Amino acid sequence: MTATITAFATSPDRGAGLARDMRLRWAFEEIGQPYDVRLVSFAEMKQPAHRALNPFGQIPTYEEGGLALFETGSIIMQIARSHPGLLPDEPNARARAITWMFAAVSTVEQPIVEYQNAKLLESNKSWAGERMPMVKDRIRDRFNALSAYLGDAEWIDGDFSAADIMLVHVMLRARSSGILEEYPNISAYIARAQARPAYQRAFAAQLAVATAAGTTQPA
Ligand code: GTB
Repeated sequence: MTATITAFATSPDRGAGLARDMRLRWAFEEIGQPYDVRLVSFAEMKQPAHRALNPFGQIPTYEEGGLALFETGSIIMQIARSHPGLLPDEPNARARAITWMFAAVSTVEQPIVEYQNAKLLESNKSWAGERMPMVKDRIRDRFNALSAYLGDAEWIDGDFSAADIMLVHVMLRARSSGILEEYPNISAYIARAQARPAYQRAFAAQLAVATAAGTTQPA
């Protein structure tokens, strides 16, 4: 049965690939599975029908057969459990990849979301200028560790896996901070991931939504 995900009808990033449905689209493309997309407006996301799928009124959600899920990490785990190709078969390698999926959302993403909130929601506060360097340094703290761990490796732990999908997409949202450029090996890792045909197809599909909605992608 084809899964259905939800995505922004009009994404705030205008198709730049930053909304989190990108993670699911990319995972489906990696394993060659078709998926349906139901676009929702901001108002619809807060209605009971959508909150029945995601109590927090957010996208993306995932429906397949009788199962409805939210949280990108959990959804990708479900996709990976149902189809080969996203997680290693060897138990220890699989456990490590899952660990990196958790690290992506709980350890790496947190300071990046904090940065975006500071930039988008708090820039008019009197203390914004004073706070921003601390917020950015918290991202650097994570990137220092990631950069050291990654070294010259192609992917975060062995072969490409769902861990790379999660990590790369999380880190992409730090691009506007300029911090990524401080880490050549992380930048190269992200570029490698973005060069994957599956990423390109997922990106094109998300951009097509913005194009159809009449919004344009920022430069
Ligand atoms: N932990 C959840 C998960 O991983 O699934 C987080 C889900 C989430 O934050 N969803 C966001 C959402 O629904 C969309 S992706 N927000 C609306 C709301 O909370 O009311 C976040 C996002 C928003 C905007 C941009 N952008 O403009 O670049 C990028 C990403």
